[in-house]
Amino acid sequence: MKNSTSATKRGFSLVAVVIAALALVGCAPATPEPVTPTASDVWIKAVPELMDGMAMTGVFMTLENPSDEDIELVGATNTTEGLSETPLEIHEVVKGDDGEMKMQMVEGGIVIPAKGSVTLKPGGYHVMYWNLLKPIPVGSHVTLTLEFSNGTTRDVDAVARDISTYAG
Ligand SMILES: [Cu+2]
Repeated sequence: MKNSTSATKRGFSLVAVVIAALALVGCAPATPEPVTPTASDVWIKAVPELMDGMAMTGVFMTLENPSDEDIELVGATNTTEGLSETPLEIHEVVKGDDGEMKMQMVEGGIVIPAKGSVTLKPGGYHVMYWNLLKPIPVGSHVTLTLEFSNGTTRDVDAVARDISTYAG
């Protein structure tokens, strides 16, 4: 009986210490630093010359998420001077009701599964450039910043490839 009473007291004092610790960090449990997904094999479909209605292209890559929770690619910003003033969009290619393939924004972003990866590739997920102001020759480089659902960002460099050389 005496033992259980002192155990209960110890329990209460432990609770008091935990509450005091929470108060010090603003009443929120400490959260680990958010993880930034990695990007590899980043490339952009080359646009050798601007033609009417064709001033657009897509960026492709493989994103890996080493963390224990899913992370979404929710946005991207062009950082290449003079390339485009139009905000980039996160797209997917889907079959429409009419059976035609079409592009659309990805609701909620592209999921990079926990401890997994996702590949953006032609005919599937891509980062969309609209209204290009200058061509993107094969072999040239484009820079952009990826934005993730956990608030992290990653700067990437995409090399321009001819779509016909894409082997995937
Ligand atoms: Cu698109």
